[in-house]
Amino acid sequence: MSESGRFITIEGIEGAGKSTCMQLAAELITSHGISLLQTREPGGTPLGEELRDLLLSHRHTGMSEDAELLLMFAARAEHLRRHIEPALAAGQWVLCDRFTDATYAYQGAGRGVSVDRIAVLEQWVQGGRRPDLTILMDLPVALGLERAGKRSDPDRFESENLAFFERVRQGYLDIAAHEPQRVRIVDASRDLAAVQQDIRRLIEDFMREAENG
Ligand code: T5A
Repeated sequence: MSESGRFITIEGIEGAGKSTCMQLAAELITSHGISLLQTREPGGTPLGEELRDLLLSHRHTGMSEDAELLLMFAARAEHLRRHIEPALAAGQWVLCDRFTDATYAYQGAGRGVSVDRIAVLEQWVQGGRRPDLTILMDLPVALGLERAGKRSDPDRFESENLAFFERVRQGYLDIAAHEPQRVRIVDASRDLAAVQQDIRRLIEDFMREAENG
């Protein structure tokens, strides 16, 4: 297929079904003989996974918004340098569970950090690197939290209130409204079969476009 890799991200609030649908997307991509790096944020490297642990655990409840933002980008810087950029340069595709849209949604819309401040770090850490395709799995906050809550004890983010997640969800929808070509919305409130049908169509269309140019 193509000589340069493609960068695909999956986004959405808690319990949207990102992890579940990552598997399907990965199977579709690799079934076409494409070499794939499947990864996640925050995390993806040994340092990033340690930072993830700090960010998600309750050990630092009440950490400042700036510290949270900088830790997200510290993990991202390591992830890009060590894994994402080398993979893309080698022609591999990268499928990442969350990326910088999550920062705009959670730290920006959720916590109230200014977009300008996030944009400075985005430019610093990523240069021009942006995802080629982002699948935004959208569903009502209450349903997402209900699904997520069935699995495990809430982490530091999952312990936020409904109003926080409403802002996060709206933050994601605003990004999609500004970048409809890159960010494709999937209605994740439906049953898994219907959701996966949409994921399949989006990934297959994207692979076809990549093949043609
Ligand atoms: N964060 C991250 C930031 O604040 N800023 C950033 O820049 C970044 C990168 C990471 C946290 O970090 C924050 C956001 C997050 O709070 P995470 O574990 O990556 O945490 O994200 P979570 O959203 O917490 O992951 P979840 O596992 O909770 O959500 P998923 O992956 O969306 O959901 P999934 O696939 O595990 O599904 C949840 C449950 O629902 C079922 C599944 O079987 C599972 O039990 N399910 C469905 N049930 C019915 N119908 C469907 N269609 C279903 N789809 C899934």
